[in-house]
Amino acid sequence: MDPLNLQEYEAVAREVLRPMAFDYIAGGADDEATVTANREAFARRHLRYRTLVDVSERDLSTHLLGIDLPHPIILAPTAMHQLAHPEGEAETARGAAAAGALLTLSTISTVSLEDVAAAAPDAPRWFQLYCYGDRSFTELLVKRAYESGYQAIVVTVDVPVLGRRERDLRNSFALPDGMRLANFEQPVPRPEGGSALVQWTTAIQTPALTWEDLGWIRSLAPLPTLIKGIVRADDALRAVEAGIDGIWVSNHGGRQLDGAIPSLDALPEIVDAVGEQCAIIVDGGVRRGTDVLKALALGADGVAIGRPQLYALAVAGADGVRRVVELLRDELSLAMALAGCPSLAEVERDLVR
Ligand code: FNR
Ligand code: LAC
Repeated sequence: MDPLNLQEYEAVAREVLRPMAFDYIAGGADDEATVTANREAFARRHLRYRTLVDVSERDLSTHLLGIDLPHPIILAPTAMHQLAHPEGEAETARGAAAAGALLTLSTISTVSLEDVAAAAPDAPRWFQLYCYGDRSFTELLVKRAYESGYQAIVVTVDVPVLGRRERDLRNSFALPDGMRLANFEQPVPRPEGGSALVQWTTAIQTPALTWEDLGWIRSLAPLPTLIKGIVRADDALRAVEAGIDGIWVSNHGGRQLDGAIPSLDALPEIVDAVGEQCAIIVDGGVRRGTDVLKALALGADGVAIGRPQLYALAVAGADGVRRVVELLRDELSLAMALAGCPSLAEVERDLVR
Protein backbone atom coordinates (compact mmCIF):
# COMPACT_ATOMS: atom_id res chain seq x y z
CA MET A 1 0.00 0.00 0.00
CA ASP A 2 1.20 3.54 -0.76
CA PRO A 3 2.19 5.61 2.27
CA LEU A 4 -0.97 7.12 3.78
CA ASN A 5 0.65 10.19 5.32
CA LEU A 6 3.84 12.23 5.35
CA GLN A 7 5.36 10.33 8.27
CA GLU A 8 4.94 7.05 6.37
CA TYR A 9 6.86 8.58 3.46
CA GLU A 10 9.71 9.25 5.88
CA ALA A 11 9.67 5.64 7.07
CA VAL A 12 9.88 4.30 3.51
CA ALA A 13 12.51 6.89 2.55
CA ARG A 14 14.70 5.68 5.42
CA GLU A 15 14.75 2.28 3.71
CA VAL A 16 15.46 3.51 0.18
CA LEU A 17 17.97 6.32 0.82
CA ARG A 18 21.67 5.77 1.43
CA PRO A 19 22.28 6.32 5.16
CA MET A 20 24.44 9.42 4.51
CA ALA A 21 21.66 10.99 2.41
CA PHE A 22 18.90 10.12 4.88
CA ASP A 23 20.96 11.50 7.77
CA TYR A 24 21.68 14.73 5.90
CA ILE A 25 17.95 15.24 5.23
CA ALA A 26 16.61 14.10 8.62
CA GLY A 27 19.39 15.66 10.66
CA GLY A 28 19.42 18.80 12.72
CA ALA A 29 21.96 20.77 14.74
CA ASP A 30 23.58 19.54 17.96
CA ASP A 31 21.02 17.54 19.97
CA GLU A 32 18.26 18.10 17.38
CA ALA A 33 16.12 19.55 20.18
CA THR A 34 14.57 22.15 17.88
CA VAL A 35 13.72 19.50 15.30
CA THR A 36 11.60 17.86 18.01
CA ALA A 37 10.34 21.17 19.39
CA ASN A 38 9.00 22.21 15.97
CA ARG A 39 6.70 19.18 15.98
CA GLU A 40 5.79 19.56 19.66
CA ALA A 41 4.67 23.15 19.07
CA PHE A 42 1.89 21.84 16.85
CA ALA A 43 0.96 19.10 19.34
CA ARG A 44 0.61 21.70 22.11
CA ARG A 45 -2.07 23.57 20.18
CA HIS A 46 -5.66 22.46 19.92
CA LEU A 47 -8.46 23.35 17.54
CA ARG A 48 -11.71 24.94 18.81
CA TYR A 49 -13.91 23.89 15.90
CA ARG A 50 -17.22 25.50 15.01
CA THR A 51 -20.35 23.49 14.30
CA LEU A 52 -23.45 23.83 12.15
CA VAL A 53 -21.60 25.55 9.32
CA ASP A 54 -22.27 24.51 5.73
CA VAL A 55 -18.95 22.97 4.71
CA SER A 56 -20.24 21.05 1.69
CA GLU A 57 -17.81 23.10 -0.41
CA ARG A 58 -14.30 24.07 0.76
CA ASP A 59 -12.22 26.68 -1.01
CA LEU A 60 -8.50 26.36 -0.20
CA SER A 61 -7.39 28.91 -2.79
CA THR A 62 -5.13 31.78 -1.84
CA HIS A 63 -3.00 34.56 -3.31
CA LEU A 64 0.69 34.98 -2.47
CA LEU A 65 2.74 37.98 -3.69
CA GLY A 66 0.92 38.20 -7.01
CA ILE A 67 0.44 34.46 -7.54
CA ASP A 68 -2.96 32.74 -7.41
CA LEU A 69 -2.60 29.31 -5.81
CA PRO A 70 -5.13 26.48 -5.39
CA HIS A 71 -3.96 25.98 -1.78
CA PRO A 72 -1.47 27.54 0.69
CA ILE A 73 0.96 24.59 0.83
CA ILE A 74 4.39 25.42 -0.62
CA LEU A 75 7.70 23.62 -0.96
CA ALA A 76 10.49 25.04 1.19
CA PRO A 77 13.95 25.35 -0.38
CA THR A 78 15.97 22.19 0.27
CA ALA A 79 19.41 21.47 -1.12
CA MET A 80 20.81 18.72 -3.32
CA HIS A 81 17.74 16.79 -4.48
CA GLN A 82 19.87 14.37 -6.53
CA LEU A 83 20.68 12.78 -3.18
CA ALA A 84 17.09 11.51 -3.39
CA HIS A 85 16.49 11.08 -7.12
CA PRO A 86 18.77 11.16 -10.22
CA GLU A 87 16.62 13.90 -11.82
CA GLY A 88 16.88 15.98 -8.66
CA GLU A 89 15.10 19.30 -8.48
CA ALA A 90 13.68 18.95 -12.02
CA GLU A 91 11.71 15.90 -10.80
CA THR A 92 10.60 17.78 -7.70
CA ALA A 93 9.44 20.67 -9.87
CA ARG A 94 7.33 18.32 -12.00
CA GLY A 95 5.70 16.91 -8.88
CA ALA A 96 5.10 20.33 -7.35
CA ALA A 97 3.55 21.57 -10.60
CA ALA A 98 1.25 18.55 -10.77
CA ALA A 99 -0.02 19.36 -7.26
CA GLY A 100 -0.34 23.12 -7.80
CA ALA A 101 2.32 23.82 -5.16
CA LEU A 102 4.64 26.79 -5.36
CA LEU A 103 8.25 25.55 -5.45
CA THR A 104 11.09 27.42 -3.78
CA LEU A 105 14.40 26.37 -5.35
CA SER A 106 17.55 26.36 -3.24
CA THR A 107 20.67 28.15 -4.47
CA ILE A 108 22.54 24.91 -3.80
CA SER A 109 20.48 22.73 -6.10
CA THR A 110 21.95 19.81 -8.04
CA VAL A 111 20.04 20.82 -11.17
CA SER A 112 20.59 24.34 -12.50
CA LEU A 113 17.93 26.94 -11.83
CA GLU A 114 17.45 27.25 -15.58
CA ASP A 115 16.85 23.51 -16.01
CA VAL A 116 14.45 23.43 -13.06
CA ALA A 117 12.47 26.26 -14.64
CA ALA A 118 12.42 24.37 -17.95
CA ALA A 119 11.12 21.24 -16.21
CA ALA A 120 7.89 23.00 -15.24
CA PRO A 121 7.91 26.31 -17.14
CA ASP A 122 4.37 27.40 -16.24
CA ALA A 123 4.52 26.43 -12.58
CA PRO A 124 4.83 29.01 -9.77
CA ARG A 125 8.38 29.22 -8.43
CA TRP A 126 10.54 31.32 -6.12
CA PHE A 127 14.34 31.34 -5.88
CA GLN A 128 16.02 31.03 -2.49
CA LEU A 129 19.24 33.02 -2.36
CA TYR A 130 22.33 32.40 -0.29
CA CYS A 131 24.50 35.51 -0.39
CA TYR A 132 28.14 34.89 -1.14
CA GLY A 133 31.25 36.82 -0.31
CA ASP A 134 31.63 37.30 -4.06
CA ARG A 135 28.89 39.90 -4.52
CA SER A 136 29.13 39.81 -8.30
CA PHE A 137 28.28 36.11 -8.23
CA THR A 138 25.32 36.79 -5.96
CA GLU A 139 24.14 39.46 -8.40
CA LEU A 140 24.50 37.01 -11.29
CA LEU A 141 22.45 34.37 -9.46
CA VAL A 142 19.57 36.81 -8.94
CA LYS A 143 19.77 37.99 -12.54
CA ARG A 144 19.65 34.40 -13.77
CA ALA A 145 16.67 33.64 -11.55
CA TYR A 146 14.79 36.70 -12.79
CA GLU A 147 15.52 35.84 -16.42
CA SER A 148 14.34 32.25 -15.79
CA GLY A 149 10.93 33.36 -14.56
CA TYR A 150 11.34 32.95 -10.80
CA GLN A 151 8.68 35.14 -9.24
CA ALA A 152 10.35 36.18 -5.97
CA ILE A 153 13.72 36.06 -4.24
CA VAL A 154 13.81 34.40 -0.80
CA VAL A 155 16.93 35.55 1.05
CA THR A 156 17.94 33.07 3.73
CA VAL A 157 19.40 34.90 6.72
CA ASP A 158 19.72 32.17 9.39
CA VAL A 159 22.87 30.61 7.93
CA PRO A 160 25.66 33.11 8.57
CA VAL A 161 27.57 29.90 9.24
CA LEU A 162 26.26 26.34 8.97
CA GLY A 163 24.82 24.69 12.08
CA ARG A 164 26.73 21.73 13.56
CA ARG A 165 25.17 18.57 12.15
CA GLU A 166 26.76 15.65 13.96
CA ARG A 167 25.21 13.06 11.62
CA ASP A 168 27.06 14.70 8.71
CA LEU A 169 30.31 14.84 10.69
CA ARG A 170 29.99 11.14 11.57
CA ASN A 171 29.28 10.30 7.91
CA SER A 172 31.91 12.70 6.51
CA PHE A 173 29.09 14.04 4.36
CA ALA A 174 30.12 14.62 0.76
CA LEU A 175 28.35 14.81 -2.55
CA PRO A 176 28.47 11.40 -4.27
CA ASP A 177 30.79 11.24 -7.28
CA GLY A 178 29.27 12.88 -10.33
CA MET A 179 26.95 15.10 -8.29
CA ARG A 180 27.56 18.85 -8.24
CA LEU A 181 25.96 22.12 -7.20
CA ALA A 182 24.68 22.93 -10.67
CA ASN A 183 24.40 26.72 -10.22
CA PHE A 184 28.15 26.94 -9.67
CA GLU A 185 31.18 26.30 -11.85
CA GLN A 186 33.44 25.16 -9.06
CA PRO A 187 33.06 21.59 -7.74
CA VAL A 188 32.39 20.89 -4.05
CA PRO A 189 35.68 19.51 -2.74
CA ARG A 190 35.62 16.15 -1.00
CA PRO A 191 36.40 16.78 2.69
CA GLU A 192 39.36 15.29 4.50
CA GLY A 193 36.92 14.28 7.28
CA GLY A 194 34.07 16.45 8.49
CA SER A 195 31.28 17.66 6.24
CA ALA A 196 31.82 18.94 2.72
CA LEU A 197 28.86 21.25 3.21
CA VAL A 198 30.51 22.98 6.17
CA GLN A 199 33.65 23.49 4.13
CA TRP A 200 31.67 24.77 1.13
CA THR A 201 29.61 27.16 3.25
CA THR A 202 32.64 28.43 5.12
CA ALA A 203 34.56 28.94 1.91
CA ILE A 204 32.04 30.92 -0.09
CA GLN A 205 29.04 32.00 1.95
CA THR A 206 29.29 35.26 3.85
CA PRO A 207 28.70 35.57 7.63
CA ALA A 208 28.98 39.32 7.22
CA LEU A 209 25.54 40.00 5.68
CA THR A 210 23.74 42.79 7.55
CA TRP A 211 20.55 44.87 7.33
CA GLU A 212 22.51 47.42 5.29
CA ASP A 213 22.77 44.84 2.47
CA LEU A 214 19.02 44.44 1.99
CA GLY A 215 18.80 47.52 -0.22
CA TRP A 216 21.49 46.07 -2.49
CA ILE A 217 19.75 42.69 -2.65
CA ARG A 218 16.37 44.28 -3.44
CA SER A 219 17.99 46.31 -6.21
CA LEU A 220 19.19 43.21 -8.07
CA ALA A 221 15.87 42.36 -9.73
CA PRO A 222 12.35 43.84 -9.95
CA LEU A 223 10.92 40.97 -7.92
CA PRO A 224 9.28 40.69 -4.49
CA THR A 225 11.84 39.83 -1.82
CA LEU A 226 11.22 37.63 1.21
CA ILE A 227 13.52 37.07 4.18
CA LYS A 228 13.69 33.47 5.42
CA GLY A 229 14.83 32.48 8.89
CA ILE A 230 13.19 35.18 11.02
CA VAL A 231 11.87 34.27 14.51
CA ARG A 232 11.51 37.72 16.14
CA ALA A 233 8.98 40.54 15.69
CA ASP A 234 11.68 43.22 15.91
CA ASP A 235 13.62 41.63 13.05
CA ALA A 236 10.41 41.29 11.04
CA LEU A 237 9.59 44.96 11.62
CA ARG A 238 13.09 45.97 10.56
CA ALA A 239 12.75 43.88 7.39
CA VAL A 240 9.41 45.45 6.46
CA GLU A 241 10.83 48.93 7.13
CA ALA A 242 13.62 47.98 4.71
CA GLY A 243 11.00 47.27 2.04
CA ILE A 244 10.84 43.49 2.32
CA ASP A 245 7.65 41.95 0.88
CA GLY A 246 7.50 38.72 2.86
CA ILE A 247 8.70 37.20 6.12
CA TRP A 248 9.43 33.46 6.17
CA VAL A 249 9.20 32.42 9.82
CA SER A 250 11.62 29.55 10.18
CA ASN A 251 14.41 28.09 12.29
CA HIS A 252 15.69 26.14 9.28
CA GLY A 253 13.98 22.98 10.43
CA GLY A 254 16.15 22.88 13.55
CA ARG A 255 19.32 22.61 11.46
CA GLN A 256 20.95 25.85 12.56
CA LEU A 257 20.74 27.14 16.15
CA ASP A 258 19.68 24.23 18.36
CA GLY A 259 17.44 25.48 21.12
CA ALA A 260 15.87 28.03 18.78
CA ILE A 261 12.24 28.86 19.41
CA PRO A 262 9.86 26.59 17.46
CA SER A 263 8.64 28.36 14.30
CA LEU A 264 4.98 28.01 15.28
CA ASP A 265 5.67 29.68 18.65
CA ALA A 266 7.47 32.55 16.91
CA LEU A 267 4.67 33.10 14.40
CA PRO A 268 2.00 35.04 16.39
CA GLU A 269 4.24 37.92 17.53
CA ILE A 270 5.52 38.35 13.98
CA VAL A 271 1.98 38.33 12.57
CA ASP A 272 0.94 40.94 15.16
CA ALA A 273 3.92 43.10 14.21
CA VAL A 274 3.84 42.95 10.40
CA GLY A 275 1.03 40.64 9.28
CA GLU A 276 -0.93 43.50 7.71
CA GLN A 277 2.10 44.79 5.80
CA CYS A 278 3.62 41.72 4.17
CA ALA A 279 3.16 38.07 3.29
CA ILE A 280 3.95 35.59 6.06
CA ILE A 281 5.24 32.08 5.37
CA VAL A 282 6.00 29.54 8.10
CA ASP A 283 7.79 26.20 8.04
CA GLY A 284 9.17 23.67 10.50
CA GLY A 285 7.56 20.40 11.51
CA VAL A 286 4.48 20.65 9.27
CA ARG A 287 3.34 17.07 8.65
CA ARG A 288 -0.46 17.06 8.82
CA GLY A 289 -3.33 19.06 7.37
CA THR A 290 -4.22 20.04 10.92
CA ASP A 291 -0.70 21.49 11.28
CA VAL A 292 -1.35 23.60 8.18
CA LEU A 293 -4.70 24.70 9.64
CA LYS A 294 -3.07 25.71 12.96
CA ALA A 295 -0.37 27.69 11.14
CA LEU A 296 -2.95 29.47 8.98
CA ALA A 297 -5.05 30.24 12.04
CA LEU A 298 -2.01 31.77 13.76
CA GLY A 299 -1.58 34.07 10.78
CA ALA A 300 0.52 32.40 8.09
CA ASP A 301 -0.43 33.10 4.47
CA GLY A 302 1.63 30.17 3.21
CA VAL A 303 2.78 26.99 4.97
CA ALA A 304 5.91 25.22 3.72
CA ILE A 305 7.28 21.69 3.97
CA GLY A 306 10.96 20.82 3.79
CA ARG A 307 11.97 17.23 4.57
CA PRO A 308 8.70 15.59 3.35
CA GLN A 309 9.33 16.67 -0.25
CA LEU A 310 12.71 14.93 -0.23
CA TYR A 311 11.39 11.77 1.39
CA ALA A 312 8.61 11.62 -1.19
CA LEU A 313 11.07 12.31 -4.02
CA ALA A 314 13.21 9.39 -2.86
CA VAL A 315 10.23 7.05 -2.59
CA ALA A 316 8.39 7.87 -5.80
CA GLY A 317 9.94 10.78 -7.70
CA ALA A 318 7.59 13.43 -9.05
CA ASP A 319 4.58 11.27 -8.23
CA GLY A 320 5.74 11.09 -4.64
CA VAL A 321 6.13 14.88 -4.41
CA ARG A 322 2.71 15.35 -5.99
CA ARG A 323 1.26 12.81 -3.56
CA VAL A 324 2.58 14.37 -0.35
CA VAL A 325 1.24 17.78 -1.36
CA GLU A 326 -2.12 16.26 -2.28
CA LEU A 327 -2.20 14.29 0.99
CA LEU A 328 -1.57 17.48 2.95
CA ARG A 329 -4.07 19.42 0.82
CA ASP A 330 -6.79 16.81 1.31
CA GLU A 331 -6.06 16.60 5.04
CA LEU A 332 -6.35 20.40 5.22
CA SER A 333 -9.67 20.30 3.38
CA LEU A 334 -11.02 17.67 5.77
CA ALA A 335 -9.73 19.62 8.79
CA MET A 336 -11.42 22.76 7.48
CA ALA A 337 -14.70 20.87 7.13
CA LEU A 338 -14.46 19.49 10.64
CA ALA A 339 -13.51 22.92 12.00
CA GLY A 340 -16.40 24.72 10.33
CA CYS A 341 -14.20 26.67 7.89
CA PRO A 342 -15.47 26.61 4.29
CA SER A 343 -12.65 28.91 3.16
CA LEU A 344 -9.36 30.31 4.46
CA ALA A 345 -11.18 33.50 5.40
CA GLU A 346 -12.83 31.67 8.30
CA VAL A 347 -9.51 30.30 9.58
CA GLU A 348 -8.71 32.77 12.35
CA ARG A 349 -6.64 32.85 15.53
CA ASP A 350 -9.50 31.98 17.87
CA LEU A 351 -9.67 28.59 16.18
CA VAL A 352 -6.49 27.61 18.07
CA ARG A 353 -5.72 27.49 21.79
C1 FNR B 1 16.88 22.66 4.21
N1 FNR B 1 16.56 24.01 4.38
C2 FNR B 1 17.10 24.96 3.55
N2 FNR B 1 16.73 26.26 3.65
C3 FNR B 1 17.24 27.20 2.80
O1 FNR B 1 16.90 28.38 2.91
N3 FNR B 1 18.13 26.83 1.81
C4 FNR B 1 18.53 25.54 1.66
O2 FNR B 1 19.32 25.23 0.76
C5 FNR B 1 18.02 24.57 2.56
N4 FNR B 1 18.43 23.27 2.46
C6 FNR B 1 17.84 22.30 3.25
C7 FNR B 1 18.16 20.96 3.04
C8 FNR B 1 17.52 19.98 3.81
C9 FNR B 1 17.86 18.55 3.58
C10 FNR B 1 16.56 20.34 4.77
C11 FNR B 1 15.84 19.32 5.58
C12 FNR B 1 16.25 21.68 4.97
C13 FNR B 1 15.54 24.42 5.38
C14 FNR B 1 14.13 24.31 4.78
O3 FNR B 1 13.94 25.33 3.82
C15 FNR B 1 13.03 24.47 5.84
O4 FNR B 1 13.26 25.67 6.55
C16 FNR B 1 12.92 23.29 6.80
O5 FNR B 1 13.26 22.08 6.18
C17 FNR B 1 11.48 23.21 7.30
O6 FNR B 1 11.33 22.21 8.26
P1 FNR B 1 10.79 20.74 7.91
O7 FNR B 1 9.53 20.87 7.08
O8 FNR B 1 11.90 20.06 7.19
O9 FNR B 1 10.50 20.18 9.28
C1 LAC C 1 20.97 22.88 4.99
C2 LAC C 1 21.48 24.08 4.24
C3 LAC C 1 22.07 23.74 2.92
O1 LAC C 1 20.11 23.07 5.85
O2 LAC C 1 20.46 25.03 4.09
O3 LAC C 1 21.46 21.78 4.73
